[in-house]
Amino acid sequence: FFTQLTYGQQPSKDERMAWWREAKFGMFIHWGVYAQFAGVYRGEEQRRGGAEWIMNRSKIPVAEYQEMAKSFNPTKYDADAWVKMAKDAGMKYLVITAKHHDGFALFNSKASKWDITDATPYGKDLLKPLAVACKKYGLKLGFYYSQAQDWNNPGGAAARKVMSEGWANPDSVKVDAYTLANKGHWDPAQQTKTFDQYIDEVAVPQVKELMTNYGDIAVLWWDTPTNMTDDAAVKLQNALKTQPYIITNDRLKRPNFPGDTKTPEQKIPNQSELDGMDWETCMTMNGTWGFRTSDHKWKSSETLIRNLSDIASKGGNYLLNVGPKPDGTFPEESVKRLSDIGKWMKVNSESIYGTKASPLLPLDWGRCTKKETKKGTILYFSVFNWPSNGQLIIPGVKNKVLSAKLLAGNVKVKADTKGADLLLTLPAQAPDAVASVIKVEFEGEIASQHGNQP
Ligand code: H79
Repeated sequence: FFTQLTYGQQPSKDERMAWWREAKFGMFIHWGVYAQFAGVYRGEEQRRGGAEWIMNRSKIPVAEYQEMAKSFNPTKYDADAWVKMAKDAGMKYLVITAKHHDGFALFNSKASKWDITDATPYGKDLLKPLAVACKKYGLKLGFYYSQAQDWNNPGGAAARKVMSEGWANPDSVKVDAYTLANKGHWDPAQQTKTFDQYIDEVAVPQVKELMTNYGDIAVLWWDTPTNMTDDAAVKLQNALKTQPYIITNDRLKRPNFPGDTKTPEQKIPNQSELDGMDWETCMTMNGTWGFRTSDHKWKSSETLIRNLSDIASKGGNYLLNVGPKPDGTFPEESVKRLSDIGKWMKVNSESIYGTKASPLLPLDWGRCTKKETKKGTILYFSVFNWPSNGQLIIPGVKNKVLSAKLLAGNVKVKADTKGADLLLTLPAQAPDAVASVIKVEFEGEIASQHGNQP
């Protein structure tokens, strides 16, 4: 239906954001040649940073890094299985690294030979089957694109210098210095020399490829806002115009390109940090975005489920990462967590999808989300710490209760007014030790307890 839009009929931000605000939960996927290294270069563990940073952190010469692509052959890649896992976990969209900072394109690109079709034995576009599977399962598809860093191109590598060596003034960065350090590793006919050339000859054409060859694209997830001119940012933004419904994040270029969504990384904001902007917390399940063998810092399923509930209670989205292995499969730890989240969502997703932030002050026993209905207001109480005496106090809510029940088993819950508060009388045992959700329907609006804040 995009093609039916005639010139001048751009959808409004609210129209574009409608599905995203309902969705609440998506999958981030970080995949590329770095998965082959899995955090180790010449027998040495990478220091600092996610495994997708290994080229930079371990100072791997471009030629050597490119050599690794010759054994990148993910024969077990099954896009259908990936998307089904995301869907079964309750995720509504998926954002994959079409190109990360190492410059490697997971898709068939005419703008660079440093792509899946030219540089690997696998030789097939990885994003095409993903687009097909997303369509089949009804998930929205988004692309992550590293626009300002491309360590494979001298033109795009300038930003790498800025990032890794803390050079104060980007204008003083001479690509030559980097080129010299890697002498002989670039094919001058293949690669760009300046940042502007890189933008014109690689980044803009690649973004256009992504916007035209894979059907409807829901999100362009820029990363990171480094070393860009406003002119370059405008060129990149214009490359999106064939997808009028696309949503972009705030990482194209600061401060003049705020995009649609804020992107706290690896953290969940406090109530006081929220300013009414749409936001999405992106987070790893362990300590790295790209696959790393030695990373065992896995968050528990309990933590991830409670994070989702916490984020929804503050009005945000959760973009939870998987770093697939070089063979194309998800780490078993990720599969297990997705399945655990899916089981919880099967019972409790109503407390997540389409909800708004809690109108209440923080609750020490759990979280709250809100839905407005014709009859009044629904609050979902996600109880992390079940009261041992069965008495749950909701402070400061005096509205008349129309109904109250546990989502698990539809068990009715007694609700009484107690002074200025609401008292829920619960069964002795929590139906779910991670988070049990009570749905309470109220008459009228629930007054915000946040003062003048939204
Ligand atoms: O794709 C993931 C990261 O690779 C990317 N964003 C998420 C979604 C990202 N790129 N840059 N940053 C995050 C911030 C970079 C911080 C740095 Fe460092 C501090 C770069 C150099 C010092 C972290 C620590 C990365 C390498 C060492």
